Amino acid sequence: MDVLVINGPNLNTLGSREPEVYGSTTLPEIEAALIAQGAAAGLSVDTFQSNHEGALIDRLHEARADGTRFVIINPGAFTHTSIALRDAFASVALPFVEIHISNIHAREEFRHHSYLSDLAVGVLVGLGTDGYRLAMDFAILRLAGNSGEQPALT
Ligand code: CA2
Repeated sequence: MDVLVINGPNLNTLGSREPEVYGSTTLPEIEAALIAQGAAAGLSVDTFQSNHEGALIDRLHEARADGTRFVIINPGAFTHTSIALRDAFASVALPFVEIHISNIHAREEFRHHSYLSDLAVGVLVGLGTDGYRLAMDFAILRLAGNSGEQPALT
């Protein structure tokens, strides 16, 4: 797999509740669009969702061995709680983008901190489910040999 897309707890219910916060697109729709987007760029994409912290960590460990080159993750609420998930990212040393559908900085204080962000290549927050597509755009640029970095503005 070139790109692994991971979604954490409760994101399997996307599209069914709180559409004002999370939109009305379902996770299977998002995953299908990302697989098609990757395929159009010649990349293979795998998707994984779990409500269980250990399962997310196990999948990440597998990624180290299965040829995964880039990870896109919405860790859900584990963003704000999971030192174990942070340690897993540190140990597999795969580049990743962290994405949040909502703007976690405009919400409750406890959502402002992420245990992952400082390890991430970058973070996309508050762009709705479009954030997934934008993260995949970046992964495609990155895997095509372009770092995705823009030239400095002068
Ligand atoms: O904004 C995001 O993407 C979040 O990662 C979503 C998590 C939340 O705990 C983070 O702070 C921010 C929650 C996912 C809950 O998913 C739902 C899906 C449908 C309806 C309600 C919740």
